[in-house]
Amino acid sequence: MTSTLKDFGWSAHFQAQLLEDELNAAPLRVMAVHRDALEVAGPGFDGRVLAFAGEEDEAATVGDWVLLDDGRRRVRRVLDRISLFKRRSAGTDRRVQLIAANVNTLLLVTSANQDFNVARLERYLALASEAEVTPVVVITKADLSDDAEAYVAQARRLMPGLVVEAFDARDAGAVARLSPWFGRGQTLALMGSSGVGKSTIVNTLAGHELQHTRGIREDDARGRHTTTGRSLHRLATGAWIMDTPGMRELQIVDAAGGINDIFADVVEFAAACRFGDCAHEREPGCAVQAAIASGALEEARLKRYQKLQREDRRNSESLAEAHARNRRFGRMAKRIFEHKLKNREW
Ligand SMILES: Nc1nc2c(ncn2[C@@H]2O[C@H](COP(=O)(O)OP(=O)(O)OP(=O)(O)O)[C@@H](O)[C@H]2O)c(=O)[nH]1
Ligand SMILES: [Mg+2]
Ligand SMILES: [Zn+2]
Repeated sequence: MTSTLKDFGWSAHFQAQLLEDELNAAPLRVMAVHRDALEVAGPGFDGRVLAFAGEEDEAATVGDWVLLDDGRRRVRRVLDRISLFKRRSAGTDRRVQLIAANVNTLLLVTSANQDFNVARLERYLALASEAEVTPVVVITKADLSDDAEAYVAQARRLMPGLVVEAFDARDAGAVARLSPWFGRGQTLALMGSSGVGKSTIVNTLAGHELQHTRGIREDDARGRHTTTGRSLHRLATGAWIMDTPGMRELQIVDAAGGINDIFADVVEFAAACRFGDCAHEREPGCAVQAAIASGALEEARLKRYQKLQREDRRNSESLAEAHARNRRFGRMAKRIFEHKLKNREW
């Protein structure tokens, strides 16, 4: 099967970014990121190259499109993305970590057991909304549960029109219900806790073991991650699927708009509060408290909204300062780049 750039997910959005002298540059897509190298692939090419040598926040992540330097050994430029998932890392340096780029559909995986958590689902849905990526909730281990349908109903209430599927992730016939999302050149990402069956879904879709999964005798409760890195895989349908390691903590960042999208009901009630800066506590004329009193809004949902908002503000404020600094750097780099381009210094 010969493949084209389009088969790898290329589109007019990327084509439009190529400069005149880059039209023959043979762009490549990032399949996996290692400490000192990137696995990349494109029509007729599959191999390892060195990462971009510049600023960290201009580095490529899985799913990115990159252009190589003349020797075709190192990334020269990462193309502007159609979507990006990122989080604030849990470590002490609290850097922003890029998770996945150029994803069309997010498969948000949870299980029909104690892993199912409304607050976590809302968190992922807010990220998807912020990235303008279509979310689909997948509930695995339906074969081990008596009330998978109750979980489905709970998930459906989280967002109007949200698609929710529940099945045994090892059952190819059931997993095929996701096929509308697996068109040629489409990119999907699997996210969810460790052990929910993300890699199992990849293997079921592929029809063989592409990704190692946790063995049945390996202890579920130990919280060990079976998948340790993110990687992109091509399916027979021509779609691309990204497996990711379970994330213990998903600190939300730069997602104020996405949070408001997912809590549109709360936002709407709040718009009717008497005071513009109402904290929805004991203020007179608080429409949010009135909605709680009338049973139109769950108090727990308001609390989850406020918690995400606080977290997002905390993580984004310090980031705004870093951004201002990087923008200054960026402008300088751009001037140098344009100067070099004009004078063809490479
Ligand atoms: N019975 C049943 N077992 C499942 C299902 N989905 C996954 N499993 C099992 O659950 C275990 C964990 O599955 P994995 O696919 O490794 O989970 P993962 O989400 O990739 O986990 P990490 O890589 O650690 O993030 C494996 O033993 C799977 O066989 C399901 O729908 N039903
Ligand atoms: Mg896995
Ligand atoms: Zn109020």
